[in-house]
Amino acid sequence: MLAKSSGLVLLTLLGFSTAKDCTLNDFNATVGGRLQNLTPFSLPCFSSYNGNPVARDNAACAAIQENYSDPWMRTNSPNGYMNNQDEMWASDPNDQCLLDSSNPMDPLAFVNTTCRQGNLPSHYLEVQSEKDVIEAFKFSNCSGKKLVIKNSGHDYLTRSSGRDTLSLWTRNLRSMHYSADFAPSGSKNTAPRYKAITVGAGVNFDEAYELAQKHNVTILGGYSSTVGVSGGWVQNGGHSILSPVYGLGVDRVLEFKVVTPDGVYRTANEFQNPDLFWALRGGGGGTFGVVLESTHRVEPAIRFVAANIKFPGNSTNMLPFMDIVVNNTLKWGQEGWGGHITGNTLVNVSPFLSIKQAKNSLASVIAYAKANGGSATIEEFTSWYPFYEKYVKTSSVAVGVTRFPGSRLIPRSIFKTAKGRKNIMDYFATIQSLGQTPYIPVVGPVLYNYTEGSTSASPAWREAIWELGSGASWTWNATLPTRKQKIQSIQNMTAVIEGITPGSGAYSNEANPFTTNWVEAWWGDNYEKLVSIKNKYDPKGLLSCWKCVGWKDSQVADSSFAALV
Ligand SMILES: Cc1cc2nc3c(=O)[nH]c(=O)nc-3n(C[C@H](O)[C@H](O)[C@H](O)COP(=O)(O)OP(=O)(O)OC[C@H]3O[C@@H](n4cnc5c(N)ncnc54)[C@H](O)[C@@H]3O)c2cc1C
Ligand SMILES: *[C@@H]1O[C@H](CO)[C@@H](O)[C@H](O)[C@H]1NC(C)=O
Ligand SMILES: *[C@@H]1O[C@H](CO)[C@@H](O)[C@H](O)[C@H]1NC(C)=O
Ligand SMILES: *[C@@H]1O[C@H](CO)[C@@H](O)[C@H](O)[C@H]1NC(C)=O
Ligand SMILES: *[C@@H]1O[C@H](CO)[C@@H](O)[C@H](O)[C@H]1NC(C)=O
Ligand SMILES: *[C@@H]1O[C@H](CO)[C@@H](O)[C@H](O)[C@H]1NC(C)=O
Ligand SMILES: *[C@@H]1O[C@H](CO)[C@@H](O)[C@H](O)[C@H]1NC(C)=O
Ligand SMILES: *[C@@H]1O[C@H](CO)[C@@H](O)[C@H](O)[C@H]1NC(C)=O
Ligand SMILES: *[C@@H]1O[C@H](CO)[C@@H](O)[C@H](O)[C@H]1NC(C)=O
Ligand SMILES: *[C@@H]1O[C@H](CO)[C@@H](O)[C@H](O)[C@H]1NC(C)=O
Ligand SMILES: CC(=O)N[C@H]1CO[C@H](CO)[C@@H](O)[C@@H]1O
Repeated sequence: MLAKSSGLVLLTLLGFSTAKDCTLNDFNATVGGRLQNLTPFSLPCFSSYNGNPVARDNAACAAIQENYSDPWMRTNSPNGYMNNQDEMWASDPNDQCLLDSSNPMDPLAFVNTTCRQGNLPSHYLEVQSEKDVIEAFKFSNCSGKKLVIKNSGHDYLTRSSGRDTLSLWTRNLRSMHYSADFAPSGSKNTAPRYKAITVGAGVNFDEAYELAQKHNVTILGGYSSTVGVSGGWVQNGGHSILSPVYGLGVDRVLEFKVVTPDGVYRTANEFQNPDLFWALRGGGGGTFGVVLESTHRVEPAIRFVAANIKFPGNSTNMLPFMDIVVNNTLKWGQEGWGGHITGNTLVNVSPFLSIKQAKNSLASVIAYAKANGGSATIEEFTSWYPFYEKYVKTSSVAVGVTRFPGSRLIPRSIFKTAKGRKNIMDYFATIQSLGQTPYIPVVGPVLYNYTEGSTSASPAWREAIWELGSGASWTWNATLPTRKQKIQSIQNMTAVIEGITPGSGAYSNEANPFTTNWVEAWWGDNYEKLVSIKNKYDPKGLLSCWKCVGWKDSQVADSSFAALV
């Protein structure tokens, strides 16, 4: 009783009303009994949950073990996240519910071990319409229960989970529509119309690419089947290997339908709520509202060349390959190339070159790969979908692991001076000495005709040609000291890459989550305006996530990472 009434006093002090309809049971009734407890993804494999005995579910466990590293089962589950850091309480190796990702059958993980909730939400609601979201904001407003939004569960920064939160699960909002003459609502009759695809908030790229193919058009999207179109991808920037020519996700989105935390269902586009539209174009997911639908400008079917170059890499032949890459980067940028490069692979596409021109353009790397026992394929595609099937689907990375990216946006200017090129080569040498290989998304929108000020993503994107960095990962059973050491190492590597790219920024979706100057790196001069828009639509901070607009560094203390940084 005492605890309960002091809770009420606290809530009142915090400005929350203590009206009726503020319990989880009341909320559950409001949404027709659809509120669910959220239990960990791997719980069926355990015989103990939060220290209490539970019945192991052998059949359900077998399915989880079989699909442990596959994104599809996770993305379709309210409790499924790609990266273990979203699930675990990272500061306490005992507060998690994980299998051994190197061998999900390993009994060491689940026998004699209790499954704990970690950083997972306590409850979830499958969002079916805007009404659910409006009710959830009302409930959050009066109860103080924090909300998170979980779409595909790909976030590397724990922004779609959170201890004790109520998760709004959007994956089943699967509407899709193609329009040959889309006009943003509120625009004049004479305003331009666009070929566009409108998707519900749960639609992922696999589904959107298939719809686009059906209508013989191209939607830009990620190098992943299961990343969502409308959530963290587009709201944080959204890159594609076609971005060098056609821009980022934020450049192509035409309209959002969104419930803001003040409980209003709004249309945000150039003509209606333009401040909110601007904020949603790069200011971050989980911050300004719950998007229910987004509309994206599409291109006709695009003809392009694709180059697939690779060789068996070893300690002596990768740096010379990178030297050729570095020396050609500006030229390749002008030729429309985008893709991914590692120490011994290059898979790039360009819509501007013929096969013959592509072979000339890449002659030096093709020759190098062949001389090192490798191969080169240059082929033409007449649309995105067959490329997607051949290259993207087959390169799906294993998930169900703890992995932190640590990328930085690398501006074109670096490649213009011998000093800049040497700095990048030295960075590669350092990475190699750590036993890592470089990973370079070539996705900077170098040829895109950007309208100054139209998006709120880091201005550094507009100078960027590459994303580059060095990440970190730890095993399912890593000890606290190991975790600390990994984070220290990613911090060190971030300092190095920041040192050679002063004034640039980072793509928060794939940046070091522990970036110290995150405000500057992720939003630069756009930050203050983003904060004022945040305060306008979410004055009580009902939506809050790790290093999202409005977040305070002091909140580290309440986070899963508290003991690690
Ligand atoms: C395997 C893998 C491949 C990737 N490939 C690419 C790539 O090619 N290009 C690229 O740019 N990025 C890529 N990413 C990064 C990806 O864009 C981010 O992880 C992004 O946050 C995923 O957004 P989501 O909505 O799918 O995921 P979630 O984890 O479900 O959500 C991420 C964030 O978006 C918010 N959010 C989700 N839905 C909504 C909504 N409806 N309204 C408001 N906020 C919402 C959440 O609150 C959270 O903050 C990749 C990530 C992984 C793990
Ligand atoms: C919500 O109500 C339904 C129907 O009464 C019930 O089955 C369900 O367990 C409730 N959810 C929670 C989290 O209590
Ligand atoms: C679990 O505990 C029992 C009893 O202490 C022991 O016999 C068994 O070997 C343990 N199993 C594992 C996988 O640790
Ligand atoms: C939140 O609660 C306040 C009272 O504390 C009320 O004035 C406001 O309208 C509520 N907002 C929503 C979205 O329910
Ligand atoms: C698809 O679009 C391309 C480019 O606009 C066009 O050349 C082609 O004929 C179209 N194909 C079909 C089947 O409509
Ligand atoms: C790349 O350019 C540097 C000068 O900046 C030169 O020293 C080096 O030999 C070049 N590398 C290749 C492979 O052409
Ligand atoms: C790396 O591979 C190249 C080409 O196959 C070979 O010449 C070289 O000796 C190898 N280096 C090492 C250290 O294995
Ligand atoms: C950008 O604009 C210029 C000048 O209008 C034009 O020549 C060029 O083709 C445009 N680039 C792209 C990628 O659309
Ligand atoms: C972690 O698990 C691996 C098996 O994946 C095991 O070999 C190792 O001993 C475990 N380490 C610790 C610290 O328990
Ligand atoms: C990080 O850098 C500091 C200072 O240079 C160094 O003392 C430390 O060993 C480094 N830690 C790791 C894990 O690389
Ligand atoms: C639920 C789920 O996604 N199950 C899949 C697990 O993996 C097997 C084999 O790949 C699939 O057949 C199941 O559909």
